[in-house]
Amino acid sequence: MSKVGVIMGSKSDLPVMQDAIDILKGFDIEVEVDIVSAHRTPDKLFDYGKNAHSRGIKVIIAGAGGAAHLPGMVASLSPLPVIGVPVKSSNSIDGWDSVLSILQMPGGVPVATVALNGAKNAGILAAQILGSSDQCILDKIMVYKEGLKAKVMDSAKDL
Ligand code: RP5
Repeated sequence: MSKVGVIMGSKSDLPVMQDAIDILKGFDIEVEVDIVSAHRTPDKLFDYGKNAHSRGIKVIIAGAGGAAHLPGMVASLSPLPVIGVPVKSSNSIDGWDSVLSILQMPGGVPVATVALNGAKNAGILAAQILGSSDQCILDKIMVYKEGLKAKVMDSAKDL
């Protein structure tokens, strides 16, 4: 079974990153969650980036705040697609530091960056990546999208 790896720089990122975990579990996708700090556990980061693909992980979602090196560093070490979640953490200057350090990767090492605190979209994007080669996941994404549409149509009825 395909797995998504969700990592974050600190446990303090979990309230944001939980949205990715929840939406993936809603699609019945297996999630492996860990805390890996680029600054405080560089050896663990190295080990994670080098070995995630051999554990069956197909996509990595990495969230961090402030000077957020985790997504870019894991992307430099892993052959897997990496989705970056900028987190508006307590040490962040309004979130911009985290957004820019995750978004502005140099050519050659992509990190697909979602919105500030946009972990839910990171989870959906990871599911869509898996769904491009897994019909069962693709079907669930189509149902999810129908649900989004139905919600808007229903809300328009109440006007
Ligand atoms: C980053 O620093 C983490 O990703 C977190 O967003 C931020 C603050 O970490 P803590 O001081 O709460 O552990 O590395």
